[in-house]
Amino acid sequence: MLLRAHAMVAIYAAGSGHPGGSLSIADVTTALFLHEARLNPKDPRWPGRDRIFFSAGHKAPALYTALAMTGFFPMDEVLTLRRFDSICQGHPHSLKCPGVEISSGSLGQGLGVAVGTALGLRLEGSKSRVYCIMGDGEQQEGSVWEAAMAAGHYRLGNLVAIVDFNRLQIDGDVESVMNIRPLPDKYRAFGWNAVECDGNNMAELLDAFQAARQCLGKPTVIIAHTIKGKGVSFMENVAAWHGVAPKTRLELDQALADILGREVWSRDEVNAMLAKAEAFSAAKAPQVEAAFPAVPGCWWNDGDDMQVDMFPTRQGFGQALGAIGGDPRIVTIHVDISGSICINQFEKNHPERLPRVFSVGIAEQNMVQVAAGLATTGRIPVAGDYGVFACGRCWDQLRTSVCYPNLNVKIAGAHAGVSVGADGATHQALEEIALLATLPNMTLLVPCDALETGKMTRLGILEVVGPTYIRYAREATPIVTRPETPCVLGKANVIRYRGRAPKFVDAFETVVADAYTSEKEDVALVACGPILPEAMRAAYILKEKHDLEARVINMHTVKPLDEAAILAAVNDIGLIVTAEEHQIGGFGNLVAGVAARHKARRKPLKMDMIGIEDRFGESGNPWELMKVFHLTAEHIVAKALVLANSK
Ligand SMILES: Cc1ncc(C[n+]2csc(CCOP(=O)(O)OP(=O)(O)O)c2C)c(N)n1
Ligand SMILES: [Mg+2]
Repeated sequence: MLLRAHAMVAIYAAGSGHPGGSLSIADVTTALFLHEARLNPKDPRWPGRDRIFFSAGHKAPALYTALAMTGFFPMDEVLTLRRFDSICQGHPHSLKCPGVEISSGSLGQGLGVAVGTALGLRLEGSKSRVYCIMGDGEQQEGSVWEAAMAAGHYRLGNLVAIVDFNRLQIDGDVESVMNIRPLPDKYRAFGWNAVECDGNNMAELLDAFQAARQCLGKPTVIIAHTIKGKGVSFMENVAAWHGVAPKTRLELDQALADILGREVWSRDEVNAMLAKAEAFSAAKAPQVEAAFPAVPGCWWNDGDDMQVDMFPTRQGFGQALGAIGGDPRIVTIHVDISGSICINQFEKNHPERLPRVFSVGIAEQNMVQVAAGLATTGRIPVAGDYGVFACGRCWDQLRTSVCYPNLNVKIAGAHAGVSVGADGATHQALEEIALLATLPNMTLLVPCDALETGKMTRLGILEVVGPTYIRYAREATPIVTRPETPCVLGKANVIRYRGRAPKFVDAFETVVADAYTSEKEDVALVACGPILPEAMRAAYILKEKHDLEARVINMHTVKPLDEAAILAAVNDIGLIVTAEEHQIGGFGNLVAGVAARHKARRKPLKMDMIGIEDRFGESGNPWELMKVFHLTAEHIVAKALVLANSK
């Protein structure tokens, strides 16, 4: 079937994406876009159209392929999936992609939007119908049930929800992660008409849509029983194929042969498609490089002075958690991305710890509430998720149930920053520092590399008593500390470039800020998180290319902030550039606040900031995005030079 085959080539070309759910929903998508819904590809916003909401945004390849087959844009656009500046972002974005009704990617939000749209259309007397596609794991989100209650309450006969009931989510069987059965009965209890069908059978699907049309005065849910990975022999019913692309051309060819049978595309045809995807990125390269003030020979592992090891900070978290997990007070709470954020290293190789592991399903608000409850019993709950959801989705729970009663809850917030890459804006946490630093009692840790993440995981869990959030990234980032590098809670480190060394990390000397004596440097670079290595690289460039000395300050503890280290930089130097892989000012304004407020300030102060400049993230490869979003050492250098040269 063509939709599946196109989606598979696009995912392979992207090197990442979600084949399992895209394949299970393919028949529903075809039935909806090509048969059931009234759409106008020539006029995507035609007011008389039916509305199709993809609440399950990770199934985007099925949506994009269906839109292309319906005529919204050429199929070649789908081949650019997950690449920088593509209309086909890692998760659908309504402002970029024609035919996408709502941006999605944070599960559990689509049904509520569909309810509002159905209400609005009914108010206008419109005949348009509203469809909302969700996953079965997604049913674990409480917001789905708030929306379901509203749809039943308002008797929305113009609303149809479709649940892709493929029985799997990321961590395994839906039934064992967090049971949602009996699903039809649950919807019926909320005032819905519930229909079940084989969701990989076109005739049954069309009948189900027909049944929904005939049911007036009630919303209908179609529970579409499907097979995750449907159509590809080695992907069917295998949870591990949730979110990874075929790894080799052999795997892609096997997948295409399974899907297309004897109609299989020739090798040349597939090669031509893959070449189009590469050509798209090649055409964007000048735009990426134009955003970047390159300094030759100074990029990571490019030349003798730039040799670093790279390792993911999330692994640093997982390894440390595993190492301290023998402490019987520690319990962990899973929300269906246990492997991805490495929290499952707690029980990996330690089956005896399993009674201390609790899965709550895809339910971040409950994650925090349950953690708060566990803390009241003297446990040290460690919960974690992608930062966007771990912090944003449950911020009020963190505020009221954790920080206000000052409970000893630990939150791991993974996938911070645009360096998350291809998943795009919905998965790139860029706001947590601003959100969390305003919460009383919160300790906020933002370590700079995998080693420091390990140290701070230990300290944050075992030494801090009270709410603690540790922010870390997804991809491998440069290792710029050593096992013996100091790491003291609430005390920044001062890092100084001391001259070339075969390993980049050995070119620097690090001391706790308290113990540092000013060398009257030319500029202070204050950073937190994995952008700190960029600040160190900036210190190298400033010295080697401009003969300027930089004091790099590693502010690994963002709350409580080491005010003395900031003040020393103000008084000793008076010229500060902050750097954060975060919305600009979330961190920088904290530093600026300390600098500006303090009465003992002696010098006139010159300051500037590096960060995301008030926009959402994007899909792309991590380093490409660091350049496009002006987050590299070269950008730090450029700002420092402007300040240094200004009177
Ligand atoms: C609010 C939120 N939490 C977590 C995630 C990460 N995530 C993406 S897909 C997924 C599993 C979804 O399972 P299911 O709804 O069953 O989809 P399917 O199996 O059909 O892919 C999770 C947890 C997310 N996108 N949004
Ligand atoms: Mg599922």
